[in-house]
Amino acid sequence: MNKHILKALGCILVILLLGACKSDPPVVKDDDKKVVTPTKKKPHAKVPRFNRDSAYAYVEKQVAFGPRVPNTAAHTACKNWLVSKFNSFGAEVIEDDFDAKGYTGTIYKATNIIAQYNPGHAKRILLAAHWDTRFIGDYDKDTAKQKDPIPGADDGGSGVGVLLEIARVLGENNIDMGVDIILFDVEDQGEGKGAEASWCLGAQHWSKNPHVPGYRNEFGILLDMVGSKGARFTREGGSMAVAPQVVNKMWKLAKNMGYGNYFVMDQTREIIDDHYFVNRMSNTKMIDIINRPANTQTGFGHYWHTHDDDMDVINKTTLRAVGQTVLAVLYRSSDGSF
Ligand code: AHN
Ligand code: ZN
Repeated sequence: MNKHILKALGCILVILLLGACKSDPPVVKDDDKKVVTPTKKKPHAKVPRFNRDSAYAYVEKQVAFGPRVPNTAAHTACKNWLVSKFNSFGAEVIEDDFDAKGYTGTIYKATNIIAQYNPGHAKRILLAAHWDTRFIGDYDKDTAKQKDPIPGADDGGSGVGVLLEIARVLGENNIDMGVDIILFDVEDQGEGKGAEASWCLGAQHWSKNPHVPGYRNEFGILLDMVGSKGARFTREGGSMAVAPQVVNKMWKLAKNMGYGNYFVMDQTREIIDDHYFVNRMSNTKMIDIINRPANTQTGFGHYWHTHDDDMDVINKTTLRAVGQTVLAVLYRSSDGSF
């Protein structure tokens, strides 16, 4: 073959290759096409991102006020800050002031803080935590410190921190549903091994006096001690008694999101917490996300009701596992896919 013919063949090859690049995509035959059925379902809502640094900062801020024991200056200062945060996140806020009598005879000047999103919407979910902290560290190893109030970073602070971050997200990402966030007061001033009714006075007050007459919702979720490293959220007996489907769906969702190490399927006995009274005294069915470690004396964290319940206990990854799961429950409920 002479070099002219070779050159010509080379040119043809280049042209063919270039042509192949520009050619139309293969025609799809009719019988290859997928059958697409038109769907009238509500489109899936995007689940916004929960910022764990933000939640952590909200816990830190509360702890910085000092113990949030009712009838103290720190309690009042923290209340004003909480209300201002909810307002800045676009919620409709109610401060429900009431007097509550503690088991010691003390009259507490107490306030439940209620932050409402889309107050006119008939379909609602309620989220709750307690914002007060315990007036004594009665489980502290150091007997000299058992009469002093505790920092309450996890017990009180963590649930509120997660709910504040959820409020911030709700303010920035419209949701087609109503959401109510209640911060109960005077949860933690009860008598150790004493009368059940000495606990959760704010939840008892709200159950008897809901912020809206005839108030209704789909269900409620209580967050209590949701911030410690390696927390174990079991399926708690009281929650399983009133709303087993909600618990099972939520725990399954958490597992699918990668949080199965936190949301475990083990079942534990019912505990006295805000949901206990809400479930008995109101028509809300409330579940409890609460840390139940497997191997402690009390059944709660080793730091529980001691002076060790400080920022060292708080873990950002745990805060996010809870906050991101609750956000998924909310936005999926709004489009009917929870
Ligand atoms: C019991 O003492 C069994 N429950 C109290 C509920 C509680 C206290 N949650 C946080 N602090
Ligand atoms: Zn407590």
